[in-house]
Amino acid sequence: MQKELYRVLKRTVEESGLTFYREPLMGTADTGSSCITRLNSIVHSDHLLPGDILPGCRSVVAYFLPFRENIVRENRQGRSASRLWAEVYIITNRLLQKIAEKMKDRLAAKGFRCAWEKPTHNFDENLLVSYWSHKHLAFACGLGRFGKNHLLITERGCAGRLGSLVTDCHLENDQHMADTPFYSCPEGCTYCERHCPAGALGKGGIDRKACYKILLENDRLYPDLDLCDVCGKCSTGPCAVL
Ligand code: B12
Ligand code: SF4
Ligand code: SF4
Repeated sequence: MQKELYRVLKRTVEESGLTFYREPLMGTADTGSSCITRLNSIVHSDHLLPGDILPGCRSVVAYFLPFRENIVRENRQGRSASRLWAEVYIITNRLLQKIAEKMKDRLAAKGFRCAWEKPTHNFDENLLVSYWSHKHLAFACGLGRFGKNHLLITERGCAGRLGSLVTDCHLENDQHMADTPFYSCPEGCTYCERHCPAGALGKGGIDRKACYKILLENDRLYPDLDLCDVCGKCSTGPCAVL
């Protein structure tokens, strides 16, 4: 079933006709694995467990759409997010929804159920914390490790977007990287800290409010686009495209 779901992922991206992405990544995890059962203690006390969105579910599927280098290169310039970065954010959020729908159809054809959370805008606007962390679920599915920029750095880099879903189909555990706690940034690299227009990184955490302020500034820059709370300067460094 893993292979079938991966084919659905690849085909949905191909059929979209969009040329923003490199080859997508997908990983799976058993909902019984410790990285998942302890979600609400490791990540956040309000974090949902997979069974909260799909009672009886057995597995998590996470996927990553890595951006092409040109999207990253354009966003490297200046203090503001590039228009292309903003557009790709909106389009990719829609595509991730589509991927989940297609996977749902494939699973349903085999008699399985599934449920998912949208790619973003499912967070508390004051705390800037969500009850569903695609990053953590992708980590549990072995898709990557965390960088100093607080993003999940996959084998194809961190510039891209993540989605995840849960299903009652049993899928084998892919969490080969889950035991390695942190991505090791190259010795001495401080690119993300230095390029953050908000100064939000580097003090042992992330200043979410300072970051969000920049994201909303960028949204105001492109009034003709749908909500595009973006920046992403911290995902234009050496770990952006691998
Ligand atoms: C709220 C939110 C924000 C907030 C807060 C960001 C933050 N870093 O906390 C704001 C609005 C500021 C923001 C900004 C951005 N965001 Co945002 N955001 C989210 C959202 C909606 C929820 C994240 C969340 O609150 N999760 C719950 C908290 C408690 O967990 P967490 O932060 O995800 O991760 C925790 C664990 O994984 C753990 N952890 C960290 N390291 C390790 C290591 C080990 C070993 C373990 C066990 C755990 C662990 O620590 C974290 C905190 O507890 C997600 C989408 C989603 N629903 O998942 C996107 C998401 C995280 N954002 C994303 C992106 C790309 C961005 C921006 C670049 C904006 C842009 N698109 O241009 C910036 C980057 C800021 C940054 N450097 O982190 C991507 C990340 C992709 C990636 N490669 O990681 C996501 C996943 C959206 C998506 N669908 O792809 N974001
Ligand atoms: S820019 Fe450098 S320090 Fe920051 S996350 Fe990437 S590799 Fe690590
Ligand atoms: S998205 Fe921009 S403001 Fe937020 S942490 Fe990254 S570089 Fe800083």
